[in-house]
Amino acid sequence: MGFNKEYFKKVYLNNLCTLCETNLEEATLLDKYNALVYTIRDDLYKKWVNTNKIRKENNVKKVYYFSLEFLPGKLLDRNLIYLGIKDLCNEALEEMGISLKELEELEEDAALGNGGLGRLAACFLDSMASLQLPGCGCGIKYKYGLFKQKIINGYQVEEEDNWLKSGGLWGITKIDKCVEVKFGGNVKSIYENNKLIFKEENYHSILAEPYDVPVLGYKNEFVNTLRLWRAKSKKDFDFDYFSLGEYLKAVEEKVDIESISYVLYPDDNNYKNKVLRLKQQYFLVSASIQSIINEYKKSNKINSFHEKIAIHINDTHPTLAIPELMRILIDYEGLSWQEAWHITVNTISYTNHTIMPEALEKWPLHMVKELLPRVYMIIEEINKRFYERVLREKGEQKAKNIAIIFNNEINMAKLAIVGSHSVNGVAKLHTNILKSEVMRDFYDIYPERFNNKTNGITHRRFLLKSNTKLSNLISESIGDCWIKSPKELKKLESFAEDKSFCEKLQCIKKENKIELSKIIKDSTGIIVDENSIFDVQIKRFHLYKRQLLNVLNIIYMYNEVLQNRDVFPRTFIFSGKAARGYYEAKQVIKLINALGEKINKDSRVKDKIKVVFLENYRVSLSERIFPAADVSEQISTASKEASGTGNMKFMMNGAITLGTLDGANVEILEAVGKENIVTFGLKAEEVLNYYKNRNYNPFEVYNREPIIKNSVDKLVNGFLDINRDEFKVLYNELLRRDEYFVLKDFMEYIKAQKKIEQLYKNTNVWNKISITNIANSARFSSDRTIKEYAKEIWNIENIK
Ligand code: 26Q
Repeated sequence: MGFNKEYFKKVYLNNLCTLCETNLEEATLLDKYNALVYTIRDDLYKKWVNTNKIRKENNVKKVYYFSLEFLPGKLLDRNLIYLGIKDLCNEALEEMGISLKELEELEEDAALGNGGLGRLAACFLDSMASLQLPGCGCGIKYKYGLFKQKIINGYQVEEEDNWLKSGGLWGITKIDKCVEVKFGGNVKSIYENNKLIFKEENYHSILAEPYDVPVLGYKNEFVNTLRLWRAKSKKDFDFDYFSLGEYLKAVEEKVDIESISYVLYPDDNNYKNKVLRLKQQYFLVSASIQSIINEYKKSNKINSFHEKIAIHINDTHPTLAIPELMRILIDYEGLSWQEAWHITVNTISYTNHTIMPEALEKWPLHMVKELLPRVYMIIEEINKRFYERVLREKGEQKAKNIAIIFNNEINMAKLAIVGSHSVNGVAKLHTNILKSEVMRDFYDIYPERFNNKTNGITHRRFLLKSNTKLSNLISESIGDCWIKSPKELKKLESFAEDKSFCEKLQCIKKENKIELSKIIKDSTGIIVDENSIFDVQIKRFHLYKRQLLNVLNIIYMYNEVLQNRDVFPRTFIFSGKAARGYYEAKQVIKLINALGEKINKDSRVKDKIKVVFLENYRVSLSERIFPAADVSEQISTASKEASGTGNMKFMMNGAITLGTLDGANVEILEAVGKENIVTFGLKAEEVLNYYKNRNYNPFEVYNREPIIKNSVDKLVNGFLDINRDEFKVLYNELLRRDEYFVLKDFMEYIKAQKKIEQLYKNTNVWNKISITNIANSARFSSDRTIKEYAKEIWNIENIK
């Protein structure tokens, strides 16, 4: 637009009047926010139209990233930075008496995802746009995102997340691009011109309405699209019922249909066979594929579909893309099974994000058969053909192992492997476990399909945008090329012993800690010491992530303080949500709050230990926490955390990882060297062996080690001022089963925590480690990850 301040003000005031029907004196905060979005949108949309034009002219291959979850967070600040107009905008608003900060705070996080997997999808979109790779995210426009978490009396309480209340103005609804999605009915097979064809009958059809959100690259004029579908009834109400005065009945069907895109399922790493979830999956997949084909056919022939289109499925959740693409190619484009299969396999690629057995999707046959009869037939046929091939080539046992349909269930991971040309894990260790354990039989048949793509995060949001002070220091020291080429960060290594740089870094960390302390005080009333170690565990609550191990160590340290042993002051910070129905995880939240209550008010502890739980963890809150962290807790049971991505965000902000050799922690160790990370605990292989041999006995460990016994007993012996039965479930889990080896790893964890303390006490050493971590974080930028996907899986190139 060639913005200058005066022009900006003029457009802004005009928008306030013509689009918000108000003026500067009368405008509410929301009016001011909306007018700002409209003003920026002007410029953004022009770039968007232009990018689409260039893309069409070049007719280059494009990737569609299918995901049931996208977790972008806030967009205002990001878009201002990426457009390069933040300072100008800030000054212009200030001159009109408006605080940009206040408007940013008003904006709701877009939280259409649970955690890691959804945030990864958002980081990928960021990198694709910044690298000028033609890509499009396809998801669902949930009316309600991930619930908001309130802590009441120490317990998690869920509230609906009405994220669109701040306007949802970044995106645009394309009412004329609706497509039809069909559910139910039956399939008739008929011969037409000597060919067997299939006709769907008696189905219900609903509309899918696209809402397109622009995804701008960093200072490059390049804009991709995030397309979010909303379910819409063809009819708003039934006139007959309405006339009879039956108003509820009159809208019943509409409500039923629109419930498909009403709310995001709040479970992560846990599968439940809910028919509404299956509807969501098919709805996303069917709408997206239809719109891709409509667009594609305008200028291309169907036979070369896979040469121009790549479709990536984010975990198994959109696996129905495989039979759906087959359905359209065969039933509507008239291709043979072989032709359609060739195109489908070469179009689709799949990422696995978990080896947790309870997360593997297995849909009941009858459910799929009733809801999607034609898709069901195709899945049966895929299964039959693959089964027969393996039976012929490898014998009965192998054929049984690989059956997609078994026990009246459809195994979606198996379907995804068979129907795609690439299967990847999200960290080296995870991919190796897939190859050697979980998907061994498939690796045997299709070794060339398996590959690793270690996750990454966008350094532009999690460093440039969220840690302005550190970003400025980096740019002053090595120039600002690192923003576009994160590898440049390596140059920081030469500052690892530079006294003035170290002092500045330390100062910045302190300032960030002071800022976080304010947030802590406002949100919890707890006053923390900025000179203490900020020890942070922020992530979803899940037993395998072992927040409980952290808690047991705090209990141990508390005891140490009471015994007058030397302990360096620490602030333990937790944040994260538990799935609504996950009782044990919710009890861990309650436990942290109960422990905080006890320790924070105990005057004998003075300021040695503080325990803080920050409610309602979300992208925007995380952006305030990462820059202030000293210690990054990544303590999952080895083999369980596929990758983790928070670990990377901490590292990039100079925190030191305290972790197990799990997921991407292994590669962080590789990147920084063993002097610059603290690791402990069982190795993945040892864990897997315990599971195989069933020879772990937690009760024995508990009885052998008084320190362990002492800490664990405090869960139930009245130490916490709470009903003794409150944490019985957690206590029993630890003693009877301890599925996640909390007790087994406890003593080593205590030792690792002491090592952290030693390192922290030596400021020079600590600073050096911190700088080494930042300097080697480039390999965890999602730019690196996305370049690998583009080259090795999607075969797409950037647009110059
Ligand atoms: C499945 C079926 C029905 C309802 C919900 C689900 C569901 C939803 C979300 C299952 C799993 C998820 C999310 C999983 C997830 O976030 N996994 C994380 O992915 C990250 C990105 O790859 C990894 O870094 C983490 O290690 C992994 O836990």
